[in-house]
Amino acid sequence: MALPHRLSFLKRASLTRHLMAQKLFKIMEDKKTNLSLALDVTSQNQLLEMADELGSELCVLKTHVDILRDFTSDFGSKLRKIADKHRFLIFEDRKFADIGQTVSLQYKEGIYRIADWADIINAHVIPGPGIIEGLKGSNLLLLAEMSSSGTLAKGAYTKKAVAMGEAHADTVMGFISLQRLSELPGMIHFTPGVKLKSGKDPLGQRYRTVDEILTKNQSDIIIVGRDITHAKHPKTQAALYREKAWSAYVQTIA
Ligand code: 5BU
Repeated sequence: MALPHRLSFLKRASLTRHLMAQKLFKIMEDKKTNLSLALDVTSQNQLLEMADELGSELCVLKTHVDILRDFTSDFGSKLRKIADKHRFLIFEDRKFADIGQTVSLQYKEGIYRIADWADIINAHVIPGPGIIEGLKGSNLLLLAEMSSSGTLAKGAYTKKAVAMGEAHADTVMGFISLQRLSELPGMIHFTPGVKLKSGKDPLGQRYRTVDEILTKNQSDIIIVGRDITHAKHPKTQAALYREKAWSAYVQTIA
C-alpha cells in the first residue's frame, strides 16, 4: 500500500507540540541535513575533535558514552559547547530497558549523568509503558525495529511499540526503525545500519543504502557510523552522505 504524501520537515515542525521535535525539524531545514553520525570512538578527546570537525554536516550526533575509556565529568559540557557552535543535537544511544524506577536513576544518576547533557535518548519497549513514565520529560525515541539480522523487534512487537509511542507523544518524539511507521507528523524516524553499498558486518549488523532507507522506506534521518568514521577522509564522506540524504528527502516531498 502506498504511503500518504510526505510533509516537509518545516510543516511537520508546525504540527507537533513536542519542543525537541520542533527544534530538530528546524535544525534540519536550516542546515539542510538529515544526517546523524554514530561517533563510536573510545577516546573522549577524539570524540570531541571529530564532533568539531564534522559538526557542520550533522543534525544529530549519536554517542555511546559508556565506551569511552577516559570519560571525565566535564564531557557533557565540552560536547554541549561544540553542539551549540555547530547547531546539532546530542543523542545518547543508551537503549534503556528496565522498569521505570531504575531507568529514571540510570538516566539522571551514576557517573554519566546523561540527563545533564543529552538532548535525545532511546529505550526498548520490552518492559512496557512504565519505561516511558520513568523517562518522562526526556526526549525519547522508542526502538520499534533494529538493523541487526535476526532481530525480534518486528511484526506485532513493532506495531505495539508504535502505538505505545503515539500514546505518549508528550515524551516520545520518534522511533528507531527501518522505515516510516507512524503517521503522526511529529514522530521522527531514525534509521541505523547505513552504508553506500548494502551488506553486513561480522557481528550481525545489516547495512542498507540511503535510497532504500529514505526513498523507498521513507525514514527521516540516517544514522551512519563506521562508513564515515573509518573513511579515509571522514569530513568528505560525511559531506557526501549529507548530500545524498538531503536530496533523497527533497525528492520524496516534491
Ligand atoms: P555502524 O558503524 O554504522 O554500523 O554503527 C551503527 C550505530 O548505530 C552503532 O552505534 C549502533 O549501536 C547503532 N545502532 C544500530 O546499529 N542498530 C540498531 O538497531 C540500533 C542502534 Br537501535
